Amino acid sequence: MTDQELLPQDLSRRSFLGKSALAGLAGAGLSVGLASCKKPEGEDAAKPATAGTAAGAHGRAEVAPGQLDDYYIISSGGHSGECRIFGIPSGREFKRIPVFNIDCMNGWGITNESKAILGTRPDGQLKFKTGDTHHIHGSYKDGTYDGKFFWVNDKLNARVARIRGDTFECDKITDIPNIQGQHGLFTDKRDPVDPAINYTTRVFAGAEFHIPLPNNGADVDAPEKYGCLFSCLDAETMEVRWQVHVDGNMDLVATSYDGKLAASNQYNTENGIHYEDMMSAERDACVFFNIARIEEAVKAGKFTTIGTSKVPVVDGRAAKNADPKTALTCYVPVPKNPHGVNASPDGKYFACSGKLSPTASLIELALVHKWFDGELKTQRDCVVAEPEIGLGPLHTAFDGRGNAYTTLFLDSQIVKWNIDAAIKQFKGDKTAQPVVDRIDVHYQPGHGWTTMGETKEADGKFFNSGNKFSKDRFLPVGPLHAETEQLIDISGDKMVLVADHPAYSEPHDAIGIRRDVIKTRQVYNMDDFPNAVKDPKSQRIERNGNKVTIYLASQAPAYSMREFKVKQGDEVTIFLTNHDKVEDLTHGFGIPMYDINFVVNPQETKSVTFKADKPGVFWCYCTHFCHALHLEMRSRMIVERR
Ligand code: CUK
Ligand code: CUA
Ligand code: CA
Repeated sequence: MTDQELLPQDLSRRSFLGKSALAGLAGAGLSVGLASCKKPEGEDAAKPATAGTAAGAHGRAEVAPGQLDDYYIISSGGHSGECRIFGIPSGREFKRIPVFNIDCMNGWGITNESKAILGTRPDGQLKFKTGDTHHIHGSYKDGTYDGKFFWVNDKLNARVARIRGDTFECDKITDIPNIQGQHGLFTDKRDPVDPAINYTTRVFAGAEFHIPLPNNGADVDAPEKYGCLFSCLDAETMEVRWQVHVDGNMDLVATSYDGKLAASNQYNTENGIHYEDMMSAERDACVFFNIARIEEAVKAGKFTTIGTSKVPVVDGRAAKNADPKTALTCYVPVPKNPHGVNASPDGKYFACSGKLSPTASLIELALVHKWFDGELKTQRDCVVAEPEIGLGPLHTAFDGRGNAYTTLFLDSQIVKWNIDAAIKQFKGDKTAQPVVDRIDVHYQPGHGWTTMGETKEADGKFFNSGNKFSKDRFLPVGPLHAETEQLIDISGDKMVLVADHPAYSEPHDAIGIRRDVIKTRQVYNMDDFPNAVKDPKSQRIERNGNKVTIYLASQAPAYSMREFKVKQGDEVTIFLTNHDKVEDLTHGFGIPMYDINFVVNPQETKSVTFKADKPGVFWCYCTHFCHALHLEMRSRMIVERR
């Protein structure tokens, strides 16, 4: 049976969605960029030969039982608010990392420690219970991952979180002032001034939505007073160091390997409020930030602050930065409503894709530096190639062999194009053919990434297409389907589809890291927890008025107290230290009817605080299977009537 016969409609579902998406845009009368798009040259010749190839037919995606994957995939989880870890090539999911969400397996958002990271209101409730993670990037050393930390954005509530690479747990979250829609995020790769600092010390965050500055109810009907800020966080302290006021918005962020520039694509240079306004200009921009100059300006006191925030804000708007020699920002014009921006592993280029133009723009880093030095006529002269690659280009990844791979959302394809050929074509060489291969993906890809592709160690082994619709690729599970992560072998001339992996909504971006880079710890260090119950004999109950603190230990298959008594109305805090030393010997602690549930890993201490408002007997039990007597692992909480 062919793909066609499996489909219920006459139309293949792929072309159905592609056409309706196009029609939607055309119907709004806004199809200029798309309708004027010609079929890219050589498309027929490069028809994918491998679409629909059965997973594992080449044996490349198979990881036999007992064997380990070659790569860690650290992925965002979209509006689930979490992050995830997968293995490649198997596609197996190893871990979900709660970050901006609440997780009742782990106790994230339930324990005092996680609440302190998430942030609480004066009444002790969580400030936010939701989040939207899109972009996760790691710490760098010498141009490649060092495996120490990962940072992820929260588009919903304007935050940046850090995840430790040794435990894969979130250890800090920072609220970013003066912005909304914290979308793009990238780490720096070296210091712009001190070359000895060849590792990550800054994290950059772009803001997508423009808002009144300050956003306090004034100026809501004065769009000209709205603004967007680019933020820099200290990678170590996670404090916001400075912000830059820009024209337009910011979407994705990328950084240069020389540490000197950060870039962000802008689809709304029009500062439009409605989407038709956001699509009105023929060109938007990729904005470059001159990090050293911005930090000099901050040092020299050339900044303002906004509202109650104390973060220094410098002015990066074009009108104030007309002189290249002092400019903090450089706005490189690119075709309308670009989406992704990605740095090539050789450190030379940034690719910024068209979305509403069938092109990808290639910007040369050296030329952006030249513009800042006053040696280039216009910002547009930084563009060295703009190949036509297909409909709806979003994100670009690299193989380290001079090729770029761009996702085509509307065409449901990945297009492989050669950077040198694209540059030659742009210079007028009519024989140059940038597009070298295409492959169908299923369906509507968003991000695509390659193994080690955002480092100098790009190895060109795998490309992963993160598809937004799976439709017929998996068993249907109701109106909402799994998404398809498709693994493509890019080691040869032709791309070969090797596996479909389902993903729960909704990973956006991910990074593929060689497994030797990641060094996780096996157990915690009890000394890292000031309230640890170090000796089970030191377990105790402390009362201070109606505040009761229980210091408890666990060791399979028992808690150190068989029972503990509190009085109705008490505010109870329980510290639980897990004394088991064996890797993975985690215990849980659930209190029925009190909405308490969390785990403690070996040698870890966690705590919860709640009001004992219901009298009676409550069997606190171990929720995490740990021992043959796991079910017997219980302690009685007796809440005495007042
Ligand atoms: S965005 Cu989601 S597919 Cu947030 Cu990186 Cu492009
Ligand atoms: Cu301890 Cu289950
Ligand atoms: Ca626009």
